[in-house]
Amino acid sequence: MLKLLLPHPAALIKTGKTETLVIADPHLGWELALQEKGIHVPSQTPRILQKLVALLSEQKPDALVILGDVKYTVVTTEAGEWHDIPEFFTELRNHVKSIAIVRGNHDANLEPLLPENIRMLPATGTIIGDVGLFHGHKWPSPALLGCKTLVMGHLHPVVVFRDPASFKMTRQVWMKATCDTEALAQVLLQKHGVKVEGTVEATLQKHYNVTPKAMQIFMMPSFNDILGGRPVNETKPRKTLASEALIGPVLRSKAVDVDNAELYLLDGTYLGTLNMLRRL
Ligand SMILES: [Mn+2]
Repeated sequence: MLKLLLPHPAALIKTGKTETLVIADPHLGWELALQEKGIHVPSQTPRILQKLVALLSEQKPDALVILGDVKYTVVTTEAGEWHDIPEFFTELRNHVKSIAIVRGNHDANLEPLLPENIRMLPATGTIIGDVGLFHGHKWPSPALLGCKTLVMGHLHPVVVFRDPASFKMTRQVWMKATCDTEALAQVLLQKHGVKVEGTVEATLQKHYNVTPKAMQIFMMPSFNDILGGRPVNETKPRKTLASEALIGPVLRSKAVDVDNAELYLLDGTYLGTLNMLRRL
């Protein structure tokens, strides 16, 4: 069972035996990129660590899963990251028994920065109870379709409100969309070059021993609140311009009803559907 830890950009997955805290996209070291441009923002890593440690102390989960994009740089490693990231994980290990990272597109060469006993999981995802978790820049593995609920990062959804005096307010949001189970299974089979024989469900069962159940998908807000995000209400509806639709292959596919996705502020306030907010 997935529980959003309102008002935090975090979720808790409870199975019969364990509780797992999930956060996404901390992008540690983002401010280092600003320093290259001459803008000096102090390292935010200690503050992010403090917030995460507070959540771990409050929830006392058995495990922590980071849903990708631990660091900011994509392939290289900034000087500051050599210091900040190992220290971040060394401290986290004092507060939770098990830590796993689902690889995001910014996590190439992350391993040299990690202390021992931190598991790297593939970007195609992992399953905890009836929840499938994946980063979002790649398709999840077919196994995840057997989960009722999917959770992805990568998008960093925010909603932007503007008033006539051009004041602008940006707020992080949770985004929840329904998926067409069969359509999702069909695209994945196609991706893997598997021909549908009989029904999509039977084919998925035969090749992957998975009964498709995925019905809803949550797009997680980033755990880094100064990072900003993708103003989802300023994207175009899918019908008009597919290329300008949301990022990630899953959201670009027709299998997820992005246009009618529900948006919630971090405190749980329901804002409306994406289509309603686009019209504002
Ligand atoms: Mn990403």
